[in-house]
Amino acid sequence: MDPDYLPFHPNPKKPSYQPPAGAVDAHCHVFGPADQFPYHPKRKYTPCDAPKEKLFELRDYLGFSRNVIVQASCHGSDNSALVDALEASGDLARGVSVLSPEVTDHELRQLDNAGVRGVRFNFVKRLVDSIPREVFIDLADRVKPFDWHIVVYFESPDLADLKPFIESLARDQVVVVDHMGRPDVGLGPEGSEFKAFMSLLYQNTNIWTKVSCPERLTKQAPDYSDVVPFAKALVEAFPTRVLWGTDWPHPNMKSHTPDDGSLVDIIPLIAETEELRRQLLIENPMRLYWNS
Ligand code: 0GY
Repeated sequence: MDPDYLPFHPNPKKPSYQPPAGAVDAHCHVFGPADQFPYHPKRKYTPCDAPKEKLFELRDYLGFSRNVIVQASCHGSDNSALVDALEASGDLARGVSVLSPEVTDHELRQLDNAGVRGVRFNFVKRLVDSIPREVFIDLADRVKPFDWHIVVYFESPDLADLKPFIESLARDQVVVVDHMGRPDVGLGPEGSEFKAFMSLLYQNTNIWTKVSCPERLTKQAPDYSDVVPFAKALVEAFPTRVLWGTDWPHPNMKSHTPDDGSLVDIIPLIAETEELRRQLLIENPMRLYWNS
């Protein structure tokens, strides 16, 4: 079973920027190992194994204290690898799950006990088959008693269609949008597309976003300077509703292998003050995931 994208960086540089003590990498994944946690038979890609030990090693090397591990499409709604990592983390990781409509309340409670605090709804067509919105509405209701939030992943051309649905979810639950809504950075932060995304957050105070994944958005790899203005605009406009993550191990990267140390070095460019960095890296993720 060969992986169909580039492996993660074997030897990232030590970042020049040192995150503050207690910083959270709020978007990363664990994959497999496949012989222990097989990938979903209907997955759209086969990842390289990216086991929890490697993730925790990277966390320490980059100077982070905690992780939020997001269930990715290649594991479907089998959250076993995620739960295994959460349980091994010693309370230093929280999780975002993917749920089948058949999930039982008992299973939800087990996930909650393991440290899961959210459910992810993926609308990216190259990653998942289409799921009826009623299924998502039902799952959103099911996780309310656990006070979980919803993570949504979509690409910017789909925002107009999804906007009413996302706003309805955000009426009484926090909704976190992955990767800044995946803007086309070629259109610029002043373009109508990104302005529509900014308006979504201005108009809905329950909507948060992750200022992550410059490696996927950039047209200037491995410099990423074309992505910085987008992330900076969001951090400055919504300082209490932004999260940051490495996106390790960067599934589906085909253009280049991101160096996680270089990704960390972008943080002071997008959050220029110590106060903004504290909110981005500590206060916001701790409030959302550790309830503190
Ligand atoms: C990411 C991005 C991607 C993959 C997934 O669920 C997934 O498989 O999220 C992607 O290919 O853009 O956040 O890992």
